[in-house]
Amino acid sequence: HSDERAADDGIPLADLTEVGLTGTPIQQAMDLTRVHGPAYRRKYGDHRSLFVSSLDLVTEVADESRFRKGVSVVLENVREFAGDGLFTAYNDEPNWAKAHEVLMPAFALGSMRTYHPAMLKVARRVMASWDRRVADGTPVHVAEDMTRMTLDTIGLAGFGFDFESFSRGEGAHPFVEAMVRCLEWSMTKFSRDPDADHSAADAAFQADADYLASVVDEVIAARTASGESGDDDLLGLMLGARGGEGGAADGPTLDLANIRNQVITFLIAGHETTSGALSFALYHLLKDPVALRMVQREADELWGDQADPDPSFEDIGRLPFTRQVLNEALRLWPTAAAFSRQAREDTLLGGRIPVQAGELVTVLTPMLHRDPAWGDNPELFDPSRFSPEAEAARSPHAYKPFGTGERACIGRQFALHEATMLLALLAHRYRLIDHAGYQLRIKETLTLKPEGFTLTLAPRTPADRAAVRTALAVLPGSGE
Ligand code: FDE
Repeated sequence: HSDERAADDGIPLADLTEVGLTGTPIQQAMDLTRVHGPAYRRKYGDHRSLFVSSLDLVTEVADESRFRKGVSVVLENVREFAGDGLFTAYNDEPNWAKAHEVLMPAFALGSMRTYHPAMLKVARRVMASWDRRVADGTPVHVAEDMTRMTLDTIGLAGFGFDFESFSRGEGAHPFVEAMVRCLEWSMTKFSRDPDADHSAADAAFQADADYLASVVDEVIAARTASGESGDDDLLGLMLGARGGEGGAADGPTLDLANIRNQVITFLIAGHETTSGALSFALYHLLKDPVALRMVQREADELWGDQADPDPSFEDIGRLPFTRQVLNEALRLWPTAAAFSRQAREDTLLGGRIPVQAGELVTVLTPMLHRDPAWGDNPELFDPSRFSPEAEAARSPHAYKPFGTGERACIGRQFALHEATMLLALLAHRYRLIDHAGYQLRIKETLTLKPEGFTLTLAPRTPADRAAVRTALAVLPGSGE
């Protein structure tokens, strides 16, 4: 009997059946790790799962010969609206391998050159909007604006579709609102009261899921009507690989239902996580003036006192410290904060934890990122952890914000190019002012975001840029 096994094998068991799950399950799991250590089983009613977060155990579950991606209960629920899209597909579903082959080239580093202009166009929308905040002295709502920007970016760069999120006043695009409700439904479905009536919530979910599909159909119809192939964006590649009627392809073919699932998947995966990463990076820069100055100096070196810089594709590779800031923000708050691994055979983890064939193991990334391998002060924001020397000295398994193995994030370069450019442009243009003494609170909607995070802005001036140069010249190791 599995209960006894958990007790017998000496692995800590956290039974949450009575206390329940909170609305912030990742933070709850982090607290449980602090109590029980880096391997424990969590029990909630009939549902149980093994959580791991130490470097040695994660190194084992990252071994593709012993484990592969697992589709967790939560991802099973996401399948209700993202179907067999890349993120939620089972490993042996043929559509995964087909879509992976069709879409891989679109995510190679070189392809970012194709998306750069769309990314820059949307970055300029952020700045136009923030300039208005400067003029009227009102605070910016950081996570909300980052979400507008990442949605517009994936829409334009991936599908040639403009969500125009910055010209809709206060609210988010209804697509975002419906998507967030779908994600919340997926996150909480397995922990809801089995005796209560959930038919209203389920009907509301279905309406939202239908709405998401209708937006995507609009995106696809807009492309088909335009008569343009858009060869090298995501939609162009997928439509070019369409099987059956109207499709001509030598390689793998995708059917329209799968293309729809992929578009929903990319709209979701491509913007929630990236917008959270940017929001956490801005939060840490706001609280760490030295790191902010170093980002500013890096941008100043590229763009000087230009009022409206025009970053080239190559410029983004010349912002290594800005990239380190993003990496470090994703260390402390990996916005896709957990992923599941499935045992291929019966096995013993760490030589002591029995895991059966087919069983899922959840990697709790934020706690892996606080493993002793990160030194004595893992809570400290310190971008120098990602200097090339420090990275070379560390196990690659200590850092997994993009998951692991064959099913790791396909959008990594996309997200980093987009986010590095925006962060550098914002740091070049504005001083960030902590007008409300913001205290970090984290909202969970499957992904993590700072909640209620606002700041005010002042324009940077040539005098300010000169002051940054002078201030950094006296810092040890500042490279001056
Ligand atoms: C994926 C992913 C992952 C893994 C998951 C699992 O394992 O389950 C992770 C962890 C991630 N992803 C993360 C992230 C972060 C960030 C910032 C991002 N991400 C971003 C992005 C963008 C885009 C476009 C994307 N992303 C996408 C994606 C996809 C499609 C996927 C699936 C893949 C396969 O094939 O499976 C992912 N992503 Fe990410």
